[in-house]
Amino acid sequence: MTDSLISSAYSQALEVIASVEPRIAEATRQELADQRGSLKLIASENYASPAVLMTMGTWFSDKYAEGTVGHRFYAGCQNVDTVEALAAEHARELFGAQYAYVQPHSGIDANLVAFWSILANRVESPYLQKMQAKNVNELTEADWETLRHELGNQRLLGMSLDAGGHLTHGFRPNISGKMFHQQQYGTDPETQLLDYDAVAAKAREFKPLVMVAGYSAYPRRVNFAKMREIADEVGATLMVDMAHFAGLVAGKVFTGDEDPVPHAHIVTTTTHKSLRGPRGGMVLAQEEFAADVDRGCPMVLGGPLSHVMAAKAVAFAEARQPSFQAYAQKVADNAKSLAEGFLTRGATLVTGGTDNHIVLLDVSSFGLTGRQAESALLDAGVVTNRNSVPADPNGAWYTSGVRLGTPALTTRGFGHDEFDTVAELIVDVLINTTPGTTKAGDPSKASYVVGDGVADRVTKQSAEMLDKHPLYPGLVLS
Ligand code: DSN
Repeated sequence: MTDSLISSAYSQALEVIASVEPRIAEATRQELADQRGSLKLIASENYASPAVLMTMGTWFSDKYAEGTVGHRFYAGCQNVDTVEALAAEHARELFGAQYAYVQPHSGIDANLVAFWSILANRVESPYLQKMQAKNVNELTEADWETLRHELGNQRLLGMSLDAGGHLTHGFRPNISGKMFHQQQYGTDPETQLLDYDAVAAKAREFKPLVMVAGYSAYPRRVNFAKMREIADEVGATLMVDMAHFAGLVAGKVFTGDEDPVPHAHIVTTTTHKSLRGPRGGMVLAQEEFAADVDRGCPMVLGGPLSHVMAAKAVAFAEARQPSFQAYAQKVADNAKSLAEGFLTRGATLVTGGTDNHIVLLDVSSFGLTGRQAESALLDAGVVTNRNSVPADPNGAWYTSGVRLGTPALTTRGFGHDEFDTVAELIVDVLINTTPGTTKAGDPSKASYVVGDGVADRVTKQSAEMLDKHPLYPGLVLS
């Protein structure tokens, strides 16, 4: 697509929007300016291509299509069928999956779909069988009561949030931590790395129905073959949430034991992180789970977002190009450059480094909380998010870490030298930031003071790199 086509399409679209609600058009312009002008280091964010973005802005948004391809609860779904079938086909090919379900609206939704399909397949109950066979009228109120007890309080073992796991892997405030009897595995207290023997010991003792692997803040690769061995030994079903690293799987950076798809019974993901697609979710499953995964809508999902499924198809088609493999490799290489940049400047990294797309900086050595560091960096145009570190003394709100990721700036074309400079700029901000006090003069975990001129200096140095690697080059809004 030529630059002038993209420029005129977006300029005209913004004019149409402005004719109804100019403030939304203005906020949309401003968002582009802000994203262009800052160092986006949030590990879960990226920049989707104009083709992906444009696909989301169509009349597919107006169609209801509950059900599955060829089996809808609404008339007139022939074009949605085309879109959903194509997205699923691309997903199966891209990941070598037996089955792909592209309807989930987000990662949490995808995980709920996976939980349901595991319960439906793995809990043994004559009532469940009747329900699955749609003989629900044969179930009495007493049968339903028994079934609720049988489905409830099943056991789930997932990675703890402060070790890098995700909320939906059994963390108490999330529904997964309430609907399941849950236990969590952490990382080795010394190395901060996954200790597979400790995971196995916990699994043997706890005997979970569901074992969840995957992470949102663990800066290392996981051996999914080992996780499957553990799951098999204790009779658990292995679910892998690859939301963060789906792009590294699609781009063949994670292969063999590090590719979850051949090892897990069921894999969930979002599509907008390292995979660089539209905001949404997806489930990849072994064939035995397919029928229950397909019940995702209306079991736990509302009507599919057909415009987003269309954009998933476009994004997956992009990810099947050789250029995406080169991109994914650069994401991992750049994370190493970023980590090296920190280590050579004396900073502390959780696990001592990275071998995926995440760098988790422990900011306690700068005398700061994650909250203070995140805010000070934002003042200098560096967009990150605070994150717990293992056994974090500051808890999940203030935290002691800042999580950084390379997918977005790699899309812009940043390479080794730029990521080394990014580390230099971040260290510059953090060594020049001091904790503030509360109004009463007590030490604060939130307020902070950035040294004079530091934010301006860093913003200027960032701008040089950002100008060299423009976001959506050629997109000029009139
Ligand atoms: N919010 C996502 C992240 O930032 O990792 C995970 O849900």
